[in-house]
Amino acid sequence: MPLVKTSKLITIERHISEEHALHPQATGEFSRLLRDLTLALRILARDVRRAGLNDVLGLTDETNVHGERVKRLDIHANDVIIRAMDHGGHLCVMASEESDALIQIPDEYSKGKYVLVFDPLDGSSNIDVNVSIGTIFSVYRRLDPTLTTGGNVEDCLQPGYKQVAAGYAMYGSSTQLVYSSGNGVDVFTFDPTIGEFLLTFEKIRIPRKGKIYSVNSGNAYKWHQGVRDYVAHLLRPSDDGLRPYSLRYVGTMVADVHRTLHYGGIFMYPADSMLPSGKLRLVYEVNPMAFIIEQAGGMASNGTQRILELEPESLHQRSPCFMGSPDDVREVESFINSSPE
Ligand code: AHM
Ligand code: MG
Repeated sequence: MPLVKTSKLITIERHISEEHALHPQATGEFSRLLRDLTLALRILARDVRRAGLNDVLGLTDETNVHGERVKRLDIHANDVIIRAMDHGGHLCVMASEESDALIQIPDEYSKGKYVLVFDPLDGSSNIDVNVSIGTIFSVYRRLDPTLTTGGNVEDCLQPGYKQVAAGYAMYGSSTQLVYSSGNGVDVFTFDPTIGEFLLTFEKIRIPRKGKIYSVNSGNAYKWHQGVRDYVAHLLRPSDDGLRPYSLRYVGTMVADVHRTLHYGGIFMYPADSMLPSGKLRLVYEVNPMAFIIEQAGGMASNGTQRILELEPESLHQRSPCFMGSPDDVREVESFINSSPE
C-alpha cells in the first residue's frame, strides 16, 4: 500500500521539531528556517486562492482598478518567499528561478549556515487558468559552515544528494506540502480554518511500478529515438495487462510528480532536438523533486545518470528528467541505452 494515512493529529512545526530533536547536535536553526518557509507557503496558499479576486493575476505592466501596478503572481510569490526568509539569521544566500542573480541576505541581518533555492511558482502556463500550481524548494548546508558572511554561487551549485531537505507545496483542490529531510517523505495538508499544515500521510512510498506516464507528447517528433521507442512500448497492450499505460499531463511539474508519487508510473521531460537539456531547471525543479522521489523509494534519472549525482555548473541550467517508480525509470533507461543515438 503506497498510502499510509496517519491517525496522529500533528502540525508540521511540531512534526519537524520532533524529528530534529532526535539529532543531538540540532541547534533549532533548521526548525526556525522551516517555520519561516511554511509561513511564506501559507501566505502563498492564501494569495493563490484569491488570485482571481484581487487583480493579482495579469501582466507586470498592467494596472489594477486602484491604478496600482499589478505584479504577476509568480513575481509576487518570489517576493513573499524572499521577505519571509531574508531576516531569520539561518540563511547565507538564496537563489530563485525568478531571479537572474543570487539573492544575498541584506547587510543588516545576520547570516546562517543554510542555503535556500526555490522555484516560487511552478506551472506558469497554468497560473491564469486556475489549474494546480506549486512552489518547489530545497535546502543545503553552506560549503564552509565557519563563515559568517554571505554565501556564494558555489554554495547553491551543490549536487542534489547534498540536499538537507527538499519539498514542494501544491496549490490544488487543497494545499498540500510534501517534505523530506532525508528520513522519508511526509505529506501535510493545509487547513485554512486554523491556518496550519496537518500531517496527512507519513512516510509515503511510491509504488514499484505504475500504469501512468506523464510527458508533453507534442514534443515527440523532436525526441531521441530511445524515448520514442519507450513511449510506443508503453502504448502497446500486453497479455499480462500491465500495458497500455494511461497518459496524464497537467503541465505543472509539481502536480505531475505529485500524482506519480501517489499512483506510481513515470514523469518525463526529455531532451529533444531543440532543447538539448530539456526544459526543467536542475537546481530549482529537478533536484528537489528527485530528492522527494528517491526518499519515497523511487528513482530519478537524466536518462543515463542519477539526477542527484549531477554536478550543477550554473544556477539556471536545465536537465532532462525521468522520475517515478523504480521499475519504470529503469525501463526508460534501458530503452535510451540501447538506442543507437
Ligand atoms: P515554469 O517554471 O515556467 O512554470 O516551467 C516549468 C513547467 C513545469 O512545471 C512543467 O512540467 C513544464 O514546465 C511544462 O512544460 P511544457 O509546457 O513544455 O509541457
Ligand atoms: Mg518552474
